[in-house]
Amino acid sequence: MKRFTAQTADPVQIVDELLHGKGAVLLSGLFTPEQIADARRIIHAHSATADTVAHFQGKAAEEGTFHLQRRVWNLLAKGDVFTDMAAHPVLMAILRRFLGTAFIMGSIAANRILPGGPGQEPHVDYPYWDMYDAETHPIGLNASFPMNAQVSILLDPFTEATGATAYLPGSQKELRYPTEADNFYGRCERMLGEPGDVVLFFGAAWHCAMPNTSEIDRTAVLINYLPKWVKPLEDMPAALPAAFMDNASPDMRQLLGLNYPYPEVLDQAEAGNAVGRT
Ligand SMILES: O=C(O)CCC(=O)C(=O)O
Repeated sequence: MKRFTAQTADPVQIVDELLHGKGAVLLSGLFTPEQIADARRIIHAHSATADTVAHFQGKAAEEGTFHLQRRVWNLLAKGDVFTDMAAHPVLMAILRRFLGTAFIMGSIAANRILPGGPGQEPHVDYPYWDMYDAETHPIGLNASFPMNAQVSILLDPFTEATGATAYLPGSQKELRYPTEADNFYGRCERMLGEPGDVVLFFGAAWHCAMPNTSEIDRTAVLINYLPKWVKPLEDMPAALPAAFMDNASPDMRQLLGLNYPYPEVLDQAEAGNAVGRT
């Protein structure tokens, strides 16, 4: 993966790499060690027991190890640090170029893989997790333009042993689920990094969490960003307290989809309080 810092993160170069290069880049220096420690502490407190197991995990369910992968949803409600992460200005500048200036956030959750956790099946996120059901999507759908961006903020060392995310460079150019014949595991590269590093990738690239064979946890904050017109995975406005909305910055209001009005009742005869449009 090409590496950038907060100072060298050029949106033009990075977007070109996401679309036409490997499909993933690594950014360092965006967050302080204190922010990373804070995020990790909150996520661990919210996933101390196995009732936060991830929903989407074929392999883990088969092996009976589902309790070793834990998901913590709706992170904006769980600590201010996650607001700072989601709306980091360096990420906002890159994502405005990639997904359009009015892009939104689809989800912000943690994925925690405990020692012994089996990882996931290779998959694509386009716009998120259900592309395996190809016939439910429009015929001819392709990845010629981005319909998502994935950000992983690493809270632990991402090594081969801890289960650093695997991905196949270049696979974002062909939108489909990998099959056995693609030999994903034989050809993949790993998203290796240190706590605080950020991996930004185009979710059309085949990828998955890998087994954690180490003795330490492997946790990342996973943020899904979308063009403004894609329905988000998490209903964040419904899950956040009113005070959060009242105090949200303009960037956070955009991320929560509050600037984009549709669907709307446009027939004033049907809705007394509808805003008239011409
Ligand atoms: O945590 C990881 O390494 C990747 C997670 C992922 O791809 C997903 O949950 O869709």
